[in-house]
Amino acid sequence: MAQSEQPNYDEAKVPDYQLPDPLMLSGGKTVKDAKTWQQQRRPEILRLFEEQMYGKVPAGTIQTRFETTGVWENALEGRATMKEVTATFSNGSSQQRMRMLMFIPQGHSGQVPAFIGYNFYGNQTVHPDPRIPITDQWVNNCEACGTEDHRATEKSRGFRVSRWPVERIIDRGYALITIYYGDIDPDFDDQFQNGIHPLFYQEGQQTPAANEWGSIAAWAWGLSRAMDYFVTDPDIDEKKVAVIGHSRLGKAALWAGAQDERFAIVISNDSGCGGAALSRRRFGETVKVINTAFPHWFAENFTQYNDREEALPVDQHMLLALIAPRPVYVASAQEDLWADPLGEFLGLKKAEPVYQLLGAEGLPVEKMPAVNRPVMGAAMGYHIRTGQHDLTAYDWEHYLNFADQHFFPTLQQQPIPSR
Ligand code: GTR
Repeated sequence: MAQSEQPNYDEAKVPDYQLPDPLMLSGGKTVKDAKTWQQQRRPEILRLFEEQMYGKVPAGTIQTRFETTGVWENALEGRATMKEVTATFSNGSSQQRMRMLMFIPQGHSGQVPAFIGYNFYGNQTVHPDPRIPITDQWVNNCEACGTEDHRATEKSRGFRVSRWPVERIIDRGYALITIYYGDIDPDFDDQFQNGIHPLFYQEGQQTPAANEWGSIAAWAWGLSRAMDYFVTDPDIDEKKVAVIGHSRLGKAALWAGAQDERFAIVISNDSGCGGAALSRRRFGETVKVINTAFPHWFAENFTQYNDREEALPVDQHMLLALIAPRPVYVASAQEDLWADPLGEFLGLKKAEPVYQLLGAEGLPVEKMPAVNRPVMGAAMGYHIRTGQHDLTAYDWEHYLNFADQHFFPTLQQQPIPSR
């Protein structure tokens, strides 16, 4: 059996590897100043990720219309207003709709900072409020949430509350916006016949070209369209938006945050392979394994690196470096070896030279911290918690603290429970 078919969980079997230098231009020169980074190296790295990994968004004109499709006062026992804003994307002949569910602190003054993140099974799963519209899109079958033939049912209301501590987020002064990721592209391999991709096809085109977007890039694109909307929303401070994602949606959040500098903070929760974890370590999930199990996630070009991680012109520390100098937080879970916690930590750590070049702080530790010992500098945060692959209240608590440093700096002096 080929080595790559058995996941490796043995640190001693991690191959020797050499990471590409985020600060070396393709011509071999070293980047020594912020301007060269911003004008030359950053665009170079972005192109490499686009061409070789996530795929680029094709040129094409899409009309986007935003419409408020629901407003519900007195949610969360009067602490929040819920609002649904629907984005309709159209190429003239076909349309695709993305429904953003917004929780906004009720009676707030001025604009509020916000978290935005996709959910896996529909907006109705994040909170039991019966007014939240149930998604009518294709969803992954899930027995526990009563899905019937890929359609969500009433049973799924509040199914994922454990991942979305909405009350806590609101009480800390943030808005929360969530979107069902299947609104942009249903998560199964159909050669890109549904979802947003076909709206961009040229005449006669059937599937994206080898260097064009897979599903992760499409989900990232959707996050940027949500940001387009925030700029126009009087409740949201668009300069203070943190993008967050768990697992495959963490990969999408990172790629969105890397490309779109309007996201002020980027948070990766257990994003693993193709997210924060270094591919060259081949620990847990590998490039070949992910491309085989999820052939629609990346650009076709990425399959060239199956079992050839060392040939990649990038590695995931460079994805994190693209976020610099904006704050970034990476989190892992102890039992989530599939996502390679140490690889996620190193992905962050190895992005430091770019942060430092831009005058931002790196991570204030050299070695991976112990479990449940978060480390936070001004621009980088990391923790590994006990437990499994999941997004938990513990994770959120640290994301809120990290975001507070930037969005509510004057609160830093006060003990958190008083808020
Ligand atoms: C796994 C996949 C991971 C991760 C995860 C998830 O099956 O191998 O890369 O994305 O799914 O999204 O929960």
